[in-house]
Amino acid sequence: MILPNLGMERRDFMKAGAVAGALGGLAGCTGMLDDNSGGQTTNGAPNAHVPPGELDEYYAFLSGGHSGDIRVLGLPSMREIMKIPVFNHESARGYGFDDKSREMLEEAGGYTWGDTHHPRVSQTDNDYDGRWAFVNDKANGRMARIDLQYFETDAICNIPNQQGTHGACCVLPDTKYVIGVGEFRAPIPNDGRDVDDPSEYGSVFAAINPETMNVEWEVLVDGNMDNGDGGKEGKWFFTTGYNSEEGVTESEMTRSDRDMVKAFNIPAIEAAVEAGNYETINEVPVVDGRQDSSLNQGDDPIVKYIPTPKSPHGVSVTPDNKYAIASGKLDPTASVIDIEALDEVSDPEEAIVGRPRLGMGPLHTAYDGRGHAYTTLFIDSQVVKWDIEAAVEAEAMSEDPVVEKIDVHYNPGHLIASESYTSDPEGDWLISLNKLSKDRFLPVGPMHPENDQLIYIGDDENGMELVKDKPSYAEPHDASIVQADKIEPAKVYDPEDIDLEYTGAGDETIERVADDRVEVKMYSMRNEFGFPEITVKEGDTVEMQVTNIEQTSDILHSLVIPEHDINIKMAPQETTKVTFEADDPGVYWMYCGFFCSALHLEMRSRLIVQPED
Ligand code: K7E
Ligand code: CUA
Repeated sequence: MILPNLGMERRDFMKAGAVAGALGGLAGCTGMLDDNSGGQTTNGAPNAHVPPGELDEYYAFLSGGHSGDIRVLGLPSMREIMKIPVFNHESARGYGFDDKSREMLEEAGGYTWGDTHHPRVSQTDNDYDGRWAFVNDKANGRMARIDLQYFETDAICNIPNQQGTHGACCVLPDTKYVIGVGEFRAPIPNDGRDVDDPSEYGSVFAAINPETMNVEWEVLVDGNMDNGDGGKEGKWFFTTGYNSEEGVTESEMTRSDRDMVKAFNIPAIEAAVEAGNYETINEVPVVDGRQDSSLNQGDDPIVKYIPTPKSPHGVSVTPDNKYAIASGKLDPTASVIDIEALDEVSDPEEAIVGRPRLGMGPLHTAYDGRGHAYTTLFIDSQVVKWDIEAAVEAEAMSEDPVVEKIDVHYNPGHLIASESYTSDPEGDWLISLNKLSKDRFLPVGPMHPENDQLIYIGDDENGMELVKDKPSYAEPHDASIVQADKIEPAKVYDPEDIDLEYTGAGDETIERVADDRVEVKMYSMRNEFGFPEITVKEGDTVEMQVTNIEQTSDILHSLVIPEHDINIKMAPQETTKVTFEADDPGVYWMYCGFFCSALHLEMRSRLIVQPED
């Protein structure tokens, strides 16, 4: 690119960058490899091909949308490594089949599915600590916690007073709370009151304790909320929103040109709860954060309402905690909110210090740690790279802060850059999660895959480069990208972490604990279960507990019981339990579902259910 001469204005420099960037973008689209580059692409992107047997540099945790799960990808290869069932049922893991996960899902409402959108990994001191991931259920108002030692869902909170939990994010720097941002307005409590009076509906902001997964308090607000992101210093938390009109039809919801970003003052809310300024609804303290609430009248309101155009969708805080950036969705701009100024201004609108014109349908923004923001343009099918400080310096509606745009295929929702949600993003890779793939993959019928595209953003001089397409089953929304060495997955289970008694070889028991109840404790190993046969009576309740006594990593067994809808998995050193009714007399071949050895097919045992008489 042409280097800017020293006399150039910043704005001219940005323009020069935009031209070079546009060319870079073109080069990227061709995907050409420079023969002399030693595996480098034309833009200096490191080779994203991870050779067989080699490991990726990053974990990417993608939400599965209405599939209800989390997908784990390696980056930069984009290889899908694992799925973690969360709100769905998943037989390979026995999730929703063994007693523990079945009871957890039952207690969380008993739904068979959920809509995961925002996977966020816990942080300590504004950096990923590898402990947990959290994800919302947009459909049923829940928040789940995933243990990143075992890569499994270990808690689900059914959030009272919240129908549809959309935004999900942690209060930083140390994950004090996980926030569930309520979307739909409904009567609170939703017990039949006010059904015909939408003006009485409300939505709440819920603070969940990450250790206990209990809701500590909620804040009732005006209007609909949408997405959320926390400041990095534990004070402000931002939500976007639409429907400040408080309508119930589309035309009512889009009547006004403005909506509200809400800035929640976490310490002020905690003080209100401490002082007893709340009403307990469905066992949760609910603080009134509506605009006319007395708690919002003084110098230290608990919620500041910041008018922004029009139905802002994504919001994310910059790595340096200076700004919260909300994307306009139905407006071509983003609003740059100065977080420090929020404390000082009396009119919250004065805290908006930048409004760059980015393009059509700006949805979500990520960061590279070098002062750039990257925003998806849903309607334009592009990712736009722009300079944050240039946007603060420029006039409102100026396009000058735009550095470069790159086409994506097609209609991106979220995008996420490596470690973008921490205070120290890596600034190398970015994934654009595109809603449509149209003709980019072999046709598979009227339902198409989505398209997750990997873009290299590490070269400011030559611009962004599209590196890879990955078809994706519907439908990833958001993701978190974490350096691989920040996560330490277990190789085998530690029996101490499991509530059930470990049953070694020789310790297996079958015990009739009541007239109609049998308890089985047995082990599994290559190529047998602890008992070659188990006999019970018709009508018995059977508690079947199985320990996988293998020490070798990767050797899984499962216990499948035909015609009883049972498939429980046992990873090495794991003990799993299932309780079922043996209602129908007969012989049922219980077998192992994982191909664990050459004698895997012989790894089975008979469940004999004797007829009553
Ligand atoms: Cu934009 Cu649920 Cu984050 Cu989808 S939300 S895209
Ligand atoms: Cu164990 Cu197959």
